[in-house]
Amino acid sequence: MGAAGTPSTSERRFPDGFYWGVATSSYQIEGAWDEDGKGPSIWDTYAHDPGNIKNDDSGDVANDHYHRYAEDVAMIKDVGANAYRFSIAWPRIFPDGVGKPNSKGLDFYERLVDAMLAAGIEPFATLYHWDLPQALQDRYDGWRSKETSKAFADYVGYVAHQLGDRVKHYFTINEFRSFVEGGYQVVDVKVGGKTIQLGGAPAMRLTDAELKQVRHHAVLGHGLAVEAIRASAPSGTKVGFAENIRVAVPIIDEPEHVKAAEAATRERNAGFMTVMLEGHYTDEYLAEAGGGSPTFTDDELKTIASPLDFVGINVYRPGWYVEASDDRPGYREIPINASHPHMLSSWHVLDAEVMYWAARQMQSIWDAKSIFITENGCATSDVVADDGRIHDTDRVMFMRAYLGQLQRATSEGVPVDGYFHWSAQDNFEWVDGYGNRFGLIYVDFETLERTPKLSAGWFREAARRNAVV
Ligand code: GBH
Repeated sequence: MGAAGTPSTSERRFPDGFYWGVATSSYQIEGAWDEDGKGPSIWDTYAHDPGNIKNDDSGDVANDHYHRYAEDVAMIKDVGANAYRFSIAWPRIFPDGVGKPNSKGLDFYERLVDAMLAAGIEPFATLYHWDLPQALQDRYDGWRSKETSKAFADYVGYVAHQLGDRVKHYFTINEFRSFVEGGYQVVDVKVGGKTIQLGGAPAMRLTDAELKQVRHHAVLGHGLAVEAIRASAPSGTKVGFAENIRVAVPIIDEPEHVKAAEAATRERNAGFMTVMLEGHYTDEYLAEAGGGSPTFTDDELKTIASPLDFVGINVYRPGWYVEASDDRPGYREIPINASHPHMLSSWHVLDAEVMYWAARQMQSIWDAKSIFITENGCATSDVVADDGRIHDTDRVMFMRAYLGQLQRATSEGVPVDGYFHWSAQDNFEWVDGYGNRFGLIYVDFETLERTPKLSAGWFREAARRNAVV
């Protein structure tokens, strides 16, 4: 508002109809890991193996969202969100990965979706946020086999058929890159004389060539799932993916560097984003020294690139800085300086401009017509102050800066239709357990009491005004 209480001309508004959302995932908040007929997932197995997760935390209880979902939906409404991105746990629906569905598992998501709709919150369902049924790991080595891609499509078709009258937006798979690279090629790093294992479930150690085949099965699973949704959900149902694209940020905003950054982003996402949006692997990707080529057919490539209704990207940090180069391939990567500021997590290099370039490149490289920011957020060192409040000023700074860059993109005509903040509430963070707090809502993991943080108030006001505030 301007000084006189009228909207100021400099108000940084988003387009009408913009979705203001918050996001979570099943394993990270639900708990109830073996209730109502749910089968174990690879994350249950991984977390139950001592030493894998900090403090040997697990998602067994997590936020107990499975039982407290009604309170949680009310709080999502209260932070002003009009959309909620949640994920469905495959082993709740198919405890054995395939075969006979477990109706009690589906019932939970029906109750959850009904609560959202009653509160005026649009449900956006993610169908895979890494909690693969353990049975498919045991039977097929998970995504090493095409059988898992096919089983995924069967599960997705069933869910879309059952929920299709109420859930109109689906994301197939969350962060291909994270679960493939992190799960199938764990690496050991030495920290102060101790060896720690970096990665997550199912903690396999594949060669580069084997990894390429896993990537292929993951994007194939996505494509088959898109086809399954088209076949079994009502027409008008919309589907896309939610990928953590790695974004090359031009070091100077001038055409030659902007073009160089686009080339770098396209090449460095060849195994995921590029093949899903273009329907072929780049020559460079196939020729990579020592990496081998995935085995694939032309039909599979067609499936992988099934037309989508929107693209979803998780945006946290710049991938690289890039400048134009006269040498092949036409760009040069600039390493991120050791003193570059970061958020609480050391991986979380801070540069809000990545939000602008990520959205803009989806349009300039791939001509995307509808873009969702499926995740953006940060961990901060939140504590409850004496006055009972949580003063997460750094999260407010982070959101204002990143949303400011997103608004810059929409004001230039980049078609971004919504933003989901990661996360609705503090939750179980993969590998780090309950130490890393990403929520707009604080969770006391002793009592499971929820308290909105300062940032929740910022989000509510931004959503109400549909603008950066
Ligand atoms: C997302 O991952 C996940 O979708 C979500 O479940 C998670 O809770 C959230 O973000 C916060 O972590 O290779 O240097 O980047 C974000 C991307 C990718 C961040 C793997 C941590 C490991 C270190 N993650 N990354 S680095």
